Amino acid sequence: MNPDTRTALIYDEEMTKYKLLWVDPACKIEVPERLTVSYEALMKTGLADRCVSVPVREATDEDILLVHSKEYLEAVKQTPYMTLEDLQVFTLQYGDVYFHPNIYHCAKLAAGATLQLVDSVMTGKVRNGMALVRPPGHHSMHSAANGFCVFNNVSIAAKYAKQKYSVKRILIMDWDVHHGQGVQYCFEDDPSVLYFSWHRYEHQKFWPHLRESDYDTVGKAEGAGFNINVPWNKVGLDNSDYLSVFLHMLLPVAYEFCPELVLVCAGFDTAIGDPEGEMCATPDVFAHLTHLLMNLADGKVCAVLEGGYNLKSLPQSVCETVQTLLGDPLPRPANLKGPCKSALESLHCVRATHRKYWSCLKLADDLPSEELSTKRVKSAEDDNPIEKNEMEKEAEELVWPDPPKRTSPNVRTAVVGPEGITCPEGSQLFCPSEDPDPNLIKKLQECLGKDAEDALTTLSTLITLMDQMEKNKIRSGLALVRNVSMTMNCIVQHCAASSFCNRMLIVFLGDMVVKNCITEDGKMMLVQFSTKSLEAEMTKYYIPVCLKKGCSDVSGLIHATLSLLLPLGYEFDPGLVLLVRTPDCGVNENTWQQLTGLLQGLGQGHTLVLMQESDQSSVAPTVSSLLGAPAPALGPLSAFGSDDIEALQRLKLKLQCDWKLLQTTVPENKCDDDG
Ligand code: Q9C
Ligand code: ZN
Repeated sequence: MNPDTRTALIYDEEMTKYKLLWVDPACKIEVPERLTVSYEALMKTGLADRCVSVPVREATDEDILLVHSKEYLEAVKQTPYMTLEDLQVFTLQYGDVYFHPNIYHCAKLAAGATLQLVDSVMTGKVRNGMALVRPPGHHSMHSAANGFCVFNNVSIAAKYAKQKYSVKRILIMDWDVHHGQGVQYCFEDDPSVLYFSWHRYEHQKFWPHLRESDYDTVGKAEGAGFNINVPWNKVGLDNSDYLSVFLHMLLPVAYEFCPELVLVCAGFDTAIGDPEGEMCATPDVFAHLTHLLMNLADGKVCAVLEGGYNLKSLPQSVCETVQTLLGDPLPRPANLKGPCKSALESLHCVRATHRKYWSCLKLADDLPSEELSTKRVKSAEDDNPIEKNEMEKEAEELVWPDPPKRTSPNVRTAVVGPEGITCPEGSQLFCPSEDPDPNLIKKLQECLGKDAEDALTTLSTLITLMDQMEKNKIRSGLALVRNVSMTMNCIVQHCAASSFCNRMLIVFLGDMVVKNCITEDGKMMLVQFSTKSLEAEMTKYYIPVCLKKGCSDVSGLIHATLSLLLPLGYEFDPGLVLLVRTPDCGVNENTWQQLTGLLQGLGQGHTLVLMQESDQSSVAPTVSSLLGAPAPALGPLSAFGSDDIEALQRLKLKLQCDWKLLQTTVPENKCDDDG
């Protein structure tokens, strides 16, 4: 099956057919062009053609009543017949929203489009998808329009999925720059819907100015812990800040929760150039945010447009999101220099607040609770020093580079193995077209010694394969070898000595002693998961992670992957990932697939997996992950060993000086090497 036929795109031009008919500075940014430029960009890049086009429908009264009151619905129903004056008066009872004779029709289509997306994904017609809609939804409430929103598209979709498909757990990730208070109110006492929102807050100075948008609003009754707010108290946040929150808060909690469906309130006012958000994240960050969600819920991810008002960064961000849903290689995550102080304060507060609800946060940055309350007092430096006036703001033309092109190599996954190996569907046997370079053979011989002549061919094939990956002719590879650690050693020695590969991340699962092959020149980083306590051996580029029960510990391995391996990987930014699995490491197959899937976000998906010949039965699942299939869900995760949590926490603390993306709290004292 063509993997390209598995992403739905839902759009209808009709939703561009309403606009602001009077003067209202608060609403003038919500224009029909938001949708047209987004769709045109998808057409121009050829992305739209690669998606399954699913028609919109009107949401029914029954659908809308899943979230809204009868009175409110009946009131909105009257708007198509109102005069301009009536519409203006009607609008006045709500905040920051406008009505138009055609908006009721569009609002039904926006909610209906979202339901069509959920139907397409839940019935398996597609794997995932995006709905481009207007009006947006996440601010609208039970009985009120608000913030450009009429019906709460995503909330209606969540209720609908629960009712129609008996979905037990839904994650709503709201990456719009505003707080989706409508979604929060809708599910605040419902533990089956985990609502996660980050938003510009500035200690309540930013719209919608709600006390309950702060990190200490966690949900009510049964739903306590299932509402997670990350307030941003500064503007200008960037990719590092967003990724930090994903890796240290959203994903650990999401994996523990184990959603059966992921809905994204995909607002792109969090992108650079947006007049509302005033943030600095570049459009390619949405490729990573999307990718990091795609191994949850068996890949069932539904992205629904919310905000986004810069007509350049909005379509770019939409394209990055859709291209990722389609499975194209991720752009290299450029210059992640760690989160800023204000973002760290927010991250710290939200982690500490939620540690009583989520076992993955149990030891989150141990701090006395009084210290938390002091964080609520705002410091003078939180205020923007000078308020710029509108003219000055508009004069400042923000520019940023076009997102990098994301080209898929012709070969997706190449397999190297013993004679007669059968390649799973979608992968292909790797046959080097040329004989290996005699110099290479000579060098490898030195490394291997006399007794391993037959390993020589495999090894030279592997090095050719890696070379092809570096030239972006092949995306990923899987090699079955006689001896994984020896093969890894030779590859590493070869790479250290040659000009090959700008940087390589090696992820090693197993107890073998492997440190000695690592150079400290920054060309490679090795992260080892083992049962041994090797902490004393740790360096900047050799990171041993001890799991008492080894890699069979699902919670431990996932948690260490999310909060240690991925932050290190993102900051290190390798050109290639070498993923090595020793035969006795004990990793469970689904966890292995999660690890393989998550690592595809690094090095443009250039992952080479090394496995022992005897691990034949793992070939199919590994190839499937390398081909971009979502990893099977792991089930809600149990608490993991407190010894392990402590060891991990210690490791992170030690490494934070060198690797800023590991920080989860404002460092107390500056690191020695900070100058
Ligand atoms: N400076 C969405 O992004 N406030 N809604 C505008 C003008 C309202 C945003 C104030 C912002 C509503 C879906
Ligand atoms: Zn917004």
